[in-house]
Amino acid sequence: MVKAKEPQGKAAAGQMSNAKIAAELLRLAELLEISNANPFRVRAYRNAARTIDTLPESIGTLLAAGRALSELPGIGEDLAGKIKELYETGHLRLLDEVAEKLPPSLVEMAALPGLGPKRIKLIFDKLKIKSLAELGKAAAAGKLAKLPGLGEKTQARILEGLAERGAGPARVKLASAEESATALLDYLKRGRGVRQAIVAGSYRRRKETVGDLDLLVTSAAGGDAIERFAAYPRVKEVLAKGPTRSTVLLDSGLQVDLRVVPEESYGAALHYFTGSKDHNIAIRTLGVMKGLKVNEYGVFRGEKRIAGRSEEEIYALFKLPYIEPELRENRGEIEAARAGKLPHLVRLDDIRGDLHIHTKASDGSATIAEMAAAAKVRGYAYLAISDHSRRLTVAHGLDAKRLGRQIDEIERLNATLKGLRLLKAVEVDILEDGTLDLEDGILAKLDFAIGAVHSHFALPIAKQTERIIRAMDNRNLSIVAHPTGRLIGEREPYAVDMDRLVRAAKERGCFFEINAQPERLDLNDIHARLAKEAGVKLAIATDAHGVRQLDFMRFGIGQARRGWIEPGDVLNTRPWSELSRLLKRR
Ligand code: DGT
Ligand code: CA
Ligand code: CA
Repeated sequence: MVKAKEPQGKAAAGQMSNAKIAAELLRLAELLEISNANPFRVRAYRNAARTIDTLPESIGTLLAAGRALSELPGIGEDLAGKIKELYETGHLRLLDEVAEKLPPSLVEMAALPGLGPKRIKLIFDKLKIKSLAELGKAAAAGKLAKLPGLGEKTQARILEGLAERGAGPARVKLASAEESATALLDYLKRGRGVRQAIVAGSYRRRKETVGDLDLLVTSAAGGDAIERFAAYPRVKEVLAKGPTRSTVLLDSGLQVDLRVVPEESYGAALHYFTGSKDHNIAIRTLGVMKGLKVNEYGVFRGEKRIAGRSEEEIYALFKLPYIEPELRENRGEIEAARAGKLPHLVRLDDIRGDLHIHTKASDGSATIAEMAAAAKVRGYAYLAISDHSRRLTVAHGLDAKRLGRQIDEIERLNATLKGLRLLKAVEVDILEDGTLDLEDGILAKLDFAIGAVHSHFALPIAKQTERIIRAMDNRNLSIVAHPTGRLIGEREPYAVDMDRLVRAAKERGCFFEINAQPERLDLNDIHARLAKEAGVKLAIATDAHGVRQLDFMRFGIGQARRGWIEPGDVLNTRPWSELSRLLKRR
């Protein structure tokens, strides 16, 4: 099988995004698995994909800074070379080689979501499927469900996957959207003729996933900004181009809308394109009641523009204070603004420490000392060392003996550290019956314990809820980590009654986490607000598995702000003297 390849000069093909690099590595892992390659090799590519996908900086930035990619966790010399090749050439020769040895229909099936390599091989071997069309026919005829180990559910998922393929690009996690947005803004601002450039839309509202980027630019000469935008090296396709607006598709698959707006409309356009649509409609309705027209060009009385330069000006016209973008979902923010009851949202600067991180002792990539140094750089007053407990063998979880030694090590380090206090913690598994994976004796020696569900995700809702409540019955447990277990785009939350959990936490003096990992963001905005309203405080924590992941804090803050969270609702905005009292349930 010979594939036609476009000639690719380095400059034109380069600058592949992290998301795209990760997707290619994942694809390689799947094709290798189908080819019966060594499982360790398959796993290495999978892990690398995950590492790249959650990296806070782009590969381009690292390479430009002269950093060795082999410094990244789980990335050896060979993988570092592959990643560099992908970044620089937009291609991976190995991937083409592996794909060329397989029947084309198998390769196509591997690109379907929700169909693992094992099942793909089974379907291919048993039904001799030669194309996706044939796969669709077999699924529609109920033939797939009859294969051993497949069943109705998988068949339905395959039909869904086939349907989604036609339905356009999926939503993108905020972290990868941010990587694309930052690089693009940098590029635009370096050009002449671009005065202001900002990303509005769901991105500015810090929604956990975004459909596309809505970019606004003010410029002296509109044509220049549009031309520069269309010439951006990471543009795969220019979908539309006019005098004041253009839409492109980036190589990562993310779509970007650019609009050039005049200065006097900047605030109105920013407000309009920040949305949400429902918030806009509510504001426009306020306008109608006052006989005013509100649109992306300004606020008008008759033909006369009476506001539009800034967002503040527009809100002020309606006698409203400025409403932060994260609140603009028409979830009561306009009523709160009118009543002078808008929350004073928590900010990154309010955070005094991280309450959930991993080290080399379990599945982290840095030592306690390295994580401590990084926490100091970030100005933190404390850092909780919370490695996994023994049950999580894949993560090299700690038993009582190893945890005991870690406690000693932390106490020794605390004696030498200045300005930073290391907290003795653990992320202990909540077992199926709600008991904890470590004995009370060792847990009682810690500053606090975080409980987490890492198994038995499929329990019925009542059982799952009782399991977590039972865990909170243990007075050694203070915080429930990632309380719904969801992985955005990968795993649905497990069934759990959040109302009951929140009430149970309140009664017991327990807390919930907003896990700041970009694919978790768990609790989500809605649940965070539920907890706040019930008076349950939250830890905003990164669950960092390496030094740089400490910077995921900003995503947790975004989610918290969407949940109307104020500094007082958050555990780790407090000095240790106050925090320690809250965490001590004993
Ligand atoms: P996304 O891209 O799906 O993550 O979500 P958004 O909120 O970025 O939505 P998008 O990109 O379709 O449109 C950007 C903003 O433009 C949206 O937040 C509000 C505004 N907008 C779009 N369509 C309408 C509309 O029909 N009416 C009003 N009032 N505003 C709209
Ligand atoms: Ca958008
Ligand atoms: Ca849009």
